[in-house]
Amino acid sequence: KPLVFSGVQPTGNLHLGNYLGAIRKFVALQENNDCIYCVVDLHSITAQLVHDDLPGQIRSIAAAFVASGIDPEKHIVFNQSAVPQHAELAWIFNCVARIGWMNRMTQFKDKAGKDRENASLGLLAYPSLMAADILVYRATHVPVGDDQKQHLELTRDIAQKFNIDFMEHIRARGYGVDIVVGEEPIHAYFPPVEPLIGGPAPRVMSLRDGTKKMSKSDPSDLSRINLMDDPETIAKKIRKAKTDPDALPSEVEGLKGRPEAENLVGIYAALADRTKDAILAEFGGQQFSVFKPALIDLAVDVLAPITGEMRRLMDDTAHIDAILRNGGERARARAEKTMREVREIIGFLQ
Ligand code: AQP
Repeated sequence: KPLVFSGVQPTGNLHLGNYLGAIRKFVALQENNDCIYCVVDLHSITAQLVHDDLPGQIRSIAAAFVASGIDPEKHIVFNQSAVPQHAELAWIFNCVARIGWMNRMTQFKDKAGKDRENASLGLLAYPSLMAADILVYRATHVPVGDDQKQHLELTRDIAQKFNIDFMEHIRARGYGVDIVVGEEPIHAYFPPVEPLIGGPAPRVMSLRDGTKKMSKSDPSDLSRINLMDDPETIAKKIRKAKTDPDALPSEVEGLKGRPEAENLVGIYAALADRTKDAILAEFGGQQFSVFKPALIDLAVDVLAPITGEMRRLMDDTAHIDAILRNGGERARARAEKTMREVREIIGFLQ
């Protein structure tokens, strides 16, 4: 079975972008894949070092995974810091990756802002740790939102450089397989990673500005729908969502240049598991005064059961902690197998 890996940071409230871009895909992938889903707590200290309630944040992401339908017995749910092999491989990847590669990352530029010299070294090295998260399991498929595409390309570059630089060692130790990457045949230890990004809302945008992504760190709570919002709050946020004065078009082409309309139609389509074309065939020619109430009903129908289950799970911290502990043990065993081989390939004595 293909191996799927993905992670979510325990930084603030999960929102609809995290759900549609990531968690919902995690759920769907369980049937035909072997899945590892991680609360990436080591990543959460890159932009902000000190958190008021990191244990609570970690538990809330794990609760969201389980409440959304992830089965932690058939698959693995754990927190990153419980498996130190992630950080060990990230160090090795820091020595594989080039500083120029990291400097080009748009997420680093966005999050570091103007005062780049004062950003943490961890924020710059973030994509190295992300590559290690995936490759320490030699996972091949990674469901993420569109904002993570560049990081996954970098993951492929890191794997490729490791494979090429250590090719003779990999062969000599009897590891790896012959593959073709692009045009080039190589003997690879780490597989090329495939991002799983598609769907009608690969990047959910802010409800206040259709050109900015919906984000946990946006100061306006009206810009996002949080998974913990109650139905009245969801309704208020959708009613207040920015739109334009025109009716909805009957074809996707007509959404060009209308980012807010495109975003709301994409959200509807993703929540309904239909295409944008199908949604516009139904609502084309209608005003937002008709579309928004339908979107409110749908969003509440999909999210309310998850919110309820999340609240229930978060009251039972012993249960969540047991899930994470058990997942951590299983993840550690797999990650250590890779690290033994990687240490041997590099030439570290162990
Ligand atoms: N707006 C979005 N649309 C689609 N997917 C999204 N994701 C995040 N925002 C959107 C996806 O959610 C997963 C987990 O994200 P994360 O918690 O690791 O980090 P993030 O991207 O930093 O989340 P935020 O909300 O955007 O936080 P801030 O404000 O701190 O930057 C990932 O798969 C991501 O693609």
